[in-house]
Amino acid sequence: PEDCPPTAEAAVSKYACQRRTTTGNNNKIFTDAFEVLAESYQFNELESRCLGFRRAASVLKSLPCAVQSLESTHNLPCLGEHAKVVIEEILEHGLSFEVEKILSDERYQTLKLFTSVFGVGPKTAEKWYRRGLRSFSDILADSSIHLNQMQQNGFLHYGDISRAVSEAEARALTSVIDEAVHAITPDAVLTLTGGFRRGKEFGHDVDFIVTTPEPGKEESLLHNIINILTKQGILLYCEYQPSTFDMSELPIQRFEAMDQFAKCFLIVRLESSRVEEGLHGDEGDSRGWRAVRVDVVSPPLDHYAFALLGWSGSTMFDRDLRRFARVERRMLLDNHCLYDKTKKEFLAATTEKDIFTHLGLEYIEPWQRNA
Ligand code: DCP
Ligand code: MG
Repeated sequence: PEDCPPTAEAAVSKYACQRRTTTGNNNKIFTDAFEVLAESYQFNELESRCLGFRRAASVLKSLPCAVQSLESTHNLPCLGEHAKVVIEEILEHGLSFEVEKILSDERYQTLKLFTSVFGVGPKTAEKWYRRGLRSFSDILADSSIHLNQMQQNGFLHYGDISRAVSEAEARALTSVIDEAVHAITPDAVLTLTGGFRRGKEFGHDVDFIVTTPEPGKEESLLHNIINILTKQGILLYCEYQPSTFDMSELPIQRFEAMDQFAKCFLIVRLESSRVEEGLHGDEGDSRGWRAVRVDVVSPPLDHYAFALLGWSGSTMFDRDLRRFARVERRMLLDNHCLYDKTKKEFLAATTEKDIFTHLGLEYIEPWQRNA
């Protein structure tokens, strides 16, 4: 690939929501290294350094060509001195010694292993590490450790859910959920969201948004879906979170937190016979099924566009949409709504395009949001 001409780089925005980032990452060798550094900082609770490397990775992902010299990164935003040292090391040696050191570090390896379990976050992983636990068998053999339902199921289905979900599997699951939804209400709307909506070939789970034009029915819709999957005998695990959404709350109380719509975190049994190209990996195929992590969120129809934009990601794209809204437009954006602080009013939207228009941003297609 050609080296990036400096003139093109001058146009790169510091906001991910003003960049078009497809799944074709030309700078994987650098962004993989940055992501290791970011994760390591996260494990050490150095959040701003973590974010710095995530931003740096996001900028390189948007470039139309591979970085081949340090000079060509000159006009790029979000690349600090440290990131440049790493780039230089990789350009010269093909790898970063700092990153290699992290990858072979016992603490990093252990926290990475523990957080790969569904229901185990960095805090729990750290607690277990400090107790001297280093492997899954250490955890399962320690009688003083209480695993919650989610973690128990995380261990139970670990082999399956730690394996990537393919696009064919995501399509098969879409038809499974779609059949359930339409058995309940023919006018319900189901959308595949998350990484698969952005055109990713593989994901760690499958994300859906479902809603219905009948006001107030979206929550019972989710209950009904859960009941149908249970009757079919394919619901292996379900954590249901009821809606806590209240439009009368001041907008400021809602921003930053996770959204308040009714949602469920599931583990679903996917039959091989439903997947056109077979199951991803051979293990599942010989058994005839595999377990898949599925998330379903159910917002009321008038908040659907905001929820869709939030759940489509990427995380960095969303983060920068909110930051852009706040800093450049004096507006507050989250998964529920958009609030104009100057006009002191909520701005309605029925499509994602409406939201971009309110923000005065060019529309970015879902497959260009892999920031
Ligand atoms: N999201 C959210 N609120 C949550 C969980 C997720 O707004 N409680 C958003 C952030 C993500 C998107 O939804 O951009 C989907 O979350 P995932 O963790 O599934 O991320 P992806 O689908 O982008 O990646 P993967 O391929 O790993 O599933
Ligand atoms: Mg996902």
